[in-house]
Amino acid sequence: MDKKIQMVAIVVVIAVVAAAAVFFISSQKEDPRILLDGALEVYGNADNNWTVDNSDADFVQSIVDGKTVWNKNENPYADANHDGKVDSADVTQIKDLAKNNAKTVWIKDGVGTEMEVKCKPQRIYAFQVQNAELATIMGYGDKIVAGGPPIQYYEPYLFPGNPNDVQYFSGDYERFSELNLDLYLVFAPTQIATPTEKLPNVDVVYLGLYYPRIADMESSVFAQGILKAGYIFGDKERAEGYLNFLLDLRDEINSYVKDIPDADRPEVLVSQLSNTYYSSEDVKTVVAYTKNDAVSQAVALAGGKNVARDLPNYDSETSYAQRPELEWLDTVDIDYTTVHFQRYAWTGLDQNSPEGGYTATDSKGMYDWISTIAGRPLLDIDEDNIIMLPQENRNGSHGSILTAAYLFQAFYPDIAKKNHFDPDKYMKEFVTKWLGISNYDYAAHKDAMIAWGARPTND
Ligand SMILES: [Ca+2]
Ligand SMILES: [Ca+2]
Repeated sequence: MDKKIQMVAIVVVIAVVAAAAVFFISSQKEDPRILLDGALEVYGNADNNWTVDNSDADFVQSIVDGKTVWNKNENPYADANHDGKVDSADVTQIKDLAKNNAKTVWIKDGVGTEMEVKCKPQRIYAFQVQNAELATIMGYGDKIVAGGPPIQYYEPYLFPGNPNDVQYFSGDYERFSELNLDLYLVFAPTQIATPTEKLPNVDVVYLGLYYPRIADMESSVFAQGILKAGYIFGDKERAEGYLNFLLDLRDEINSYVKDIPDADRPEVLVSQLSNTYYSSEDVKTVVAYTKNDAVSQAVALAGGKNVARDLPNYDSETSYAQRPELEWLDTVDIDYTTVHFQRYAWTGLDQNSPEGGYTATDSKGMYDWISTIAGRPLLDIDEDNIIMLPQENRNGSHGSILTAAYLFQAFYPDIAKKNHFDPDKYMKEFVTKWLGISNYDYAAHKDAMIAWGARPTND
């Protein structure tokens, strides 16, 4: 064999080996997406990526074997059982976490507090719909023994076969102490302190779903919270799959709108029904949600511009809304408005708010409100462009990504149609696959999921 042919043969062999390696890697790992930019705050995630797996076990084993020196500051999560040292017990805990077999898991919660949480909780208190939804997504709807007041309206959908006589209340700590809870899921950071103090034997956990941060969700406490739930509920693959579903949908919407020039984007007032000029002519203010708000983020993802952007504190990280006087409406041009409403309030059923969302089948109430709002004398917003948003669109477990899917269709119906983009396809997947609601007649609910004057409906 002359040198040239020999060289070609070697190159071919290398190419075949390389191709085989690529195939092997891709077949080993179906989804190469990075779900988190920073380190997943689960002890056992020794290498600071977004998951706990055998790579972490190998890394910690090399520390145990003396081949690697543990730097506590650089790899804090290598101490999987959080006892201050790294030894073979940490390797065992990491392997258990990776196999969904761990008894407990050490995490940092949504505000960075280190805590040990019992895995596979059997008695759960869920405050607010997003926590009830998340427990259901993770297959634990039937382990909910009590919930904050609005959850009873979701019971027929989220956990119809729940064997517990589920109680609905909040704030009564004597009653809580009789529930023998394993896990108390908190909705917002301000609600952590009291139950933590009053229920010392219960894992009071704030996961972080309150802050989706759609634009950089991979850096958000929301994404951390979904993934942490995977370890607490002992099904990390399902949690990762759910976050992946949301991120894929976000990226698809973004791909359609990212090149739309700023001047061509609609001006949107992100508002609510309750206690505003929308709900009553006697209320001489509106609510204008600002950048920090989840629906505002959904509007941005869907290619809309927020008309509140020149209001004071628009960029505030701590507030999420302003309440300008009606005169302010004369200073802005509004193409669309979103109208968030909560029929299922923590104070009880708000009869003034219409039915809507995946629990509803009747959309008439929302369209009646659209006509009413369009008729307000001091408003100049096309009836077609008034968007009624049922509560799960702002406070639900999907972090308002599905809200953005509908908003994109409302803002850019032609682009959505051209790309065969159907938000109901994703909502159906959310309801039937992720929430896992069985025997759900999607067609019967479809028109009530959300409403705007120009929304294409079944008939
Ligand atoms: Ca890892
Ligand atoms: Ca340890």
